Amino acid sequence: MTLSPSSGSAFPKDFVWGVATSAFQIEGASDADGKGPSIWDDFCRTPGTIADASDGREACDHYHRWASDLDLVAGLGVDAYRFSVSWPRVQALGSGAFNEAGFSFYEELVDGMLARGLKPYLTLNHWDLPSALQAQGGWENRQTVQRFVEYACEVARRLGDRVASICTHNEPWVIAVLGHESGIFAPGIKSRAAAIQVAHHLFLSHGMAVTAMRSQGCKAAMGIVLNLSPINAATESEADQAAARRADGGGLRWYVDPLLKGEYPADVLQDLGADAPKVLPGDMAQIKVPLDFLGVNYYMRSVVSSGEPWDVKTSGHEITDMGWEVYPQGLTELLVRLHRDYPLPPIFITENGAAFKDEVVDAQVHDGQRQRYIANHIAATLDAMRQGVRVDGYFVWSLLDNFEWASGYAKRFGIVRVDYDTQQRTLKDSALWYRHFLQKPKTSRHGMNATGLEL
Ligand code: IFM
Repeated sequence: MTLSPSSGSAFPKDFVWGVATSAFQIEGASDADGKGPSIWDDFCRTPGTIADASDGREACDHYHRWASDLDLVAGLGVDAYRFSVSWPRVQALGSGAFNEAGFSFYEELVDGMLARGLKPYLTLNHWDLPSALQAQGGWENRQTVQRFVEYACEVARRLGDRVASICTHNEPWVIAVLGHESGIFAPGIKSRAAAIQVAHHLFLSHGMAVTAMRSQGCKAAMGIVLNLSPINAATESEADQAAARRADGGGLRWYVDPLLKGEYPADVLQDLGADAPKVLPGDMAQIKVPLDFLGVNYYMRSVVSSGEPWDVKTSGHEITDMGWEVYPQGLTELLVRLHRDYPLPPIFITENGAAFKDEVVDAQVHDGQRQRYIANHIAATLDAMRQGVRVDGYFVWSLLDNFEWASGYAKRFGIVRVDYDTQQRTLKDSALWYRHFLQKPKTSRHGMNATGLEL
């Protein structure tokens, strides 16, 4: 992870630098212009689900402020902006009629990016499933796969000629496990069997949508985004090692193997027993569609113990406001391991960032911890590239402070602060650092010292 100006080649010239957001977390305007409700609108109305009892009705009001937000993005000097389309904004019920006003919003947004020299990186599903589909079983229902393919094809038909990239799903693990097993995210279901079936339907809809969008002539790069962590055993004990192998099976191999190898890991299938998914003939071949990229969202490693859960405080490392260990070398480990174990397409780090308690002092936010977090993870990415991993881009999560799901607005991931009373945006020091870093000629971006900050 330690870099010095003399330590080899820098990022390739065409490496894509960006910032990322998602629709529900920033747009607001939750029932404007024909938008239908999503499972997150419903979930926020259920008492006790969101830490500060907030919701996405206004969020960052990006629906009305998109033009000045894109000015901010362009001002950072990034190459690309990763955003998501809200399915119920463009198709209120998730089937049937498409909503012209909803599509106009995204058409203007995409044209606005192009006008500012930004490459649009579009995500189709960042969790806000139309409520009408949930009423019919949501992702547990195999028919939702077909609905998603129709939605994806319509988005590709309208925007596919102008976006650089289309990602089908963001973080299937979160939708499956947090949404359907622990139930701490929408739609709040608590069943392991449901979670496993949901994961299968997400993979299947991914493969079928990519095939369908390509067959209608869409040339955008297509892939999927997974949240992945390297999984370390808490100790050398056989019990902890076995627990770590199981966690790696359920958390990483269950998600990567079907997409890149066209099969589920046999040990996980065996452990699942009666909860194993219903897989129809031909499903696995459809899932293993060739990918133009794999998006990796990395925040932390996972440390697994067979006994009491591992206490992050014993790590001696910095801990973010989410209670997540800061562990940049885990990103290098993860990328090198993926490269070793899988036939990989090019990788993009599609999300990386941290929540810290920011203070506004004289209209400035000195978020040195976030700045170091980002710099050290960029350095960790370069380390992996030097070990032979092909990484084509890096996106900071997130452009703006925003609605952090069950944590509400209290956790701030933005490199731009949002004052939720006034909707004023303020570039934090981390944004100023990123802008400065990106202003340097690309060939000198390896000039970072041991803490990952520029010399
Ligand atoms: O805010 C989320 C994002 O929506 C998905 N990836 C993780 C981020 C931080 O929790």
